[in-house]
Amino acid sequence: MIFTLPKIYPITDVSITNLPHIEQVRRLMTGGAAFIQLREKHASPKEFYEAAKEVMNFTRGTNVKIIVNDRVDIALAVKADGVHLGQDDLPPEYARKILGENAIIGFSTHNVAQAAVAVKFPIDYIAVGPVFATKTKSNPDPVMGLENLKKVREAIGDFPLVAIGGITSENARTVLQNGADSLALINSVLNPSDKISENIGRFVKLL
Ligand code: TZP
Ligand code: MG
Repeated sequence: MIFTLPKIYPITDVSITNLPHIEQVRRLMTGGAAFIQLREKHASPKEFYEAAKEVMNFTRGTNVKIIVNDRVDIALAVKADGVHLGQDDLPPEYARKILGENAIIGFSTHNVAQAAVAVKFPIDYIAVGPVFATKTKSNPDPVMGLENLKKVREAIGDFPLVAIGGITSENARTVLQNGADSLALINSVLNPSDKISENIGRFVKLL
């Protein structure tokens, strides 16, 4: 199955918003988001599990899909729609065995070589970045720029591709024109946190 990615892929972040994941998801949904990743780099596994469970209880019966960052165990436990894995997480092959064929599995890459390898994995989309400079991720890989995004697109054919890192409403169209199917967004939609719905709404209108 070729999976169709929504153009906008917001990701939650408690350190930016000071809001629980559930509240970020509510505001993102109000603004029109339909595909949301829960990203949690500080809480304990139990806390992340509880936050993810709360989100799944809220989104059940809606068409909103929830992807859990890093944690295959938590994605399985809360029956999330999928998981997003990095280069150092459980390899996608094993995530697929655990979560089954219907799970959405995404995989992060940071250069053309990693992306070219990733198309052979049992995954539904590749993420690539940081495309631009970002303050959101600690120890980010080197900035790739639009040229390398374009090269990734050339290397992977029509494989679903998410661009991440420093994407704003000003550069969004250009990123799509350079090969991305979808834009992963953190700071530009979560900050300021009292404007999350308006921020995401701006991208929905634009794209
Ligand atoms: N991976 C590469 S860049 C990044 C991640 C998780 C952070 C992107 O955040 P922002 O705020 O959209 O630049
Ligand atoms: Mg990760």
